[in-house]
Parts: sequence; structure tokens; C-alpha cells
Amino acid sequence: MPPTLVVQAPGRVNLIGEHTDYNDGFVLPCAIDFRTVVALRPRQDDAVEVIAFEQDKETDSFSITGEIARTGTHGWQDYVRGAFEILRQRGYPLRGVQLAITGNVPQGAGLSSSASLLVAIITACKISADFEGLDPKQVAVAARAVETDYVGIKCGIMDQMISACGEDGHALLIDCRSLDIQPVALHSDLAVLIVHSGVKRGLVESEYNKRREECERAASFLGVKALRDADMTMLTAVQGELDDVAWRRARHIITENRRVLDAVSVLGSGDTPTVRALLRASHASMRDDFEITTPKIDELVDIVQDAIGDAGGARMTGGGFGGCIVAVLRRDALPRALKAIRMRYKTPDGTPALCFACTPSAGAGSVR
Ligand code: GAF
Repeated sequence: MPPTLVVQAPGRVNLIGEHTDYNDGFVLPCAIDFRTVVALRPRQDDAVEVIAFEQDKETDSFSITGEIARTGTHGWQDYVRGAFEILRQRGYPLRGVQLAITGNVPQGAGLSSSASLLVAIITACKISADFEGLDPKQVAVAARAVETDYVGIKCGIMDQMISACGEDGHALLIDCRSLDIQPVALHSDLAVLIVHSGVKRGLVESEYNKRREECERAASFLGVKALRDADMTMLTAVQGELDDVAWRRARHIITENRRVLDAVSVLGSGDTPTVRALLRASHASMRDDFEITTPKIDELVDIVQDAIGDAGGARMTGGGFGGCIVAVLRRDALPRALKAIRMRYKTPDGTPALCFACTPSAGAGSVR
């Protein structure tokens, strides 16, 4: 029997603003044309039956009549179960369904395949059961709660927000404190290129949590609610008193927030020398102050930056410790970026790097 509803939710690439989201700061991601797709058919009972095509057609099933337990594997099943459990806890009327999940967001690449899965499932539940009062921002908040409260990943809100609220042809400036969003049109001469370094993202969870603690330590030393509320004058005044690691983490966050706001006007005007300066400074700050890049990622960023010169900028994107880089560059510089990657870069296992020229896309919604 065919599905009654098909919903998609995109992955994302962050153009600039890394690790600023959980510091109540600013980010500038765009949704990409790689997505998770969920097909749904209602059932007559209280069971949820799921098949995940990209996971070797693995299946899962559970009942929605009481608390929905984790499998404990941190696998895709816990994301689906968590989405239902968080909606159940919040009092939304669930119904038994048959779900088929597929999609093409590269997994483990730092392009938010898990956020897109959660946003797709919650959006599908919302549309099929006709929930009142769950707008895209609330979908994002519920999806993040699944990660933090059910799966146990202490992420920020960026990935879920952009997957739920993305706009065609635009990046989104997101204020991660108020959740206000401002669409930012990219100049028509600009392209967004994502390159997978082939470096598997290791240590992500433990190092991510460590960065959060270091940022919290710095904020508490400075006497502010979050590093969003600090500035370089305050930070300079405590140099030598606050431990050096926390001091440098704070410098990354403070300067990165500034770079995000500066990038907003520049992306619209297509001023690529300034794009270059901002993305280069962001990468250097992630490498030297936040210490989340790896030598292979640094090498890839340098290769792309050398090839495109003043025609744009390149930096690591996402949580770090592997994954992808992003370049924002003039369309006419794309061929030389791709040629340089092909000629000069090899992934750790010797294969060519995967490159995706992507289009800023709309957020989650039904496709039929
Ligand atoms: C990961 C997290 F999930 C986001 O919330 C964000 O902190 C990002 O790393 C770094 O900017 O994707």
C-alpha cells in the first residue's frame, strides 16, 4: 500500500559560526539539497513499525501506549524512538504508523544527518496527526530535546533549526538565544562547495563536551550568563588570571560571533576578498584557539584557499575532528578548486575526496 504522506528534511552546512550555538551566540548555516525522506502510513493500532533503507533495511518496532524505551545502541532506532517519546511526553496525540526512511545526507560527515532524521520524523508526526501549535522552530526545539534528553548528545540548536526553518536560496542568521532568524540571500555569483576530507570524525562526543565545559568555565569566570555576553575588552582584562585553555576557547567564541555578523552583509554583496578574510580567520581560530581541526583538514583548507585566491574563502565546517570543509566562492572559481582538490589532496585511505556543490535549500516539509 502506498504512503499517505511523504516528508523531507535537509542536512546542513554551516557557512560560519562554529560552536557558538551553545554559547547563546550566532550561526550562519544553510540547508542543503541532501535530505532525509520519511514515508508514512497510519495503522489501526498503537504500534510504530519502521524500516531504514540506508541502514541495510534494518527494522524496528515499538508501542506508543506507554514510555518508549531506548534500545541503548545510540543507533538510528533511538533517534526514531526518541522523537516519539519526546512528543508523547509533551502531550501530542500520537498514532500508530508504518514508517519508511531513506535519504542521501552523507552519514558521519558532519552534515547533520541525525538532525535531519529527527526533524523529518517529528514533521511527519505533526502533519499526519494535525498537531496544533508546533511551528518549525518548536519542531527544532523538540528535535534537539531528543538529542540531549533521550540520546544523550549535548548539542546546540543550530542543526535542528536550519533543517526545520531553512529557506530556498538563503543561509539563515540564527540568534541561538532568542531563536530569531534572518534569511540571508547569497549573491548570485557565489557557490557553496562542500568537500569531505575523508577523515572520520573521532573523539567528537568527548571533545565536544569538553569544549562546552571550557566555555562555561570562561563564562562563569567572566561573570556572564554565556560567552555571547562577553567581549574582547572583558577577556583581555582577565588574561593571565583565567587558565589559558579557557581563555583561548572564549576568544574563539567572541571573535567568531563577530565574524558571523560581519559575514551577513558580505554574502549578499559578493565581496569575495572579505569572505576570504572571514572564513580564513574562522578556520585559524578553530585550529589555534578552539583546537578542533586536524592536520588533514588544515591541509585541505589550504589547498582550496590557494586555488581560489581572492575568489572566496574556505574553512572546516561543523563540530570538528574530521568531516567536511566548506568553501564559499565565485562560481567561476569552482573548476580550479575542484582541479586542485583532485590533483593535490588524497583522503587518509588514498581515495579522492568527495565534493558536493550544493544549493541552499528549503527546510522540512511534505513532498506529497
Ligand atoms: C555540532 C552540533 F550538533 C551543533 O549544535 C554545533 O555546536 C556544531 O557542532 C558546531 O558548530 O554539529
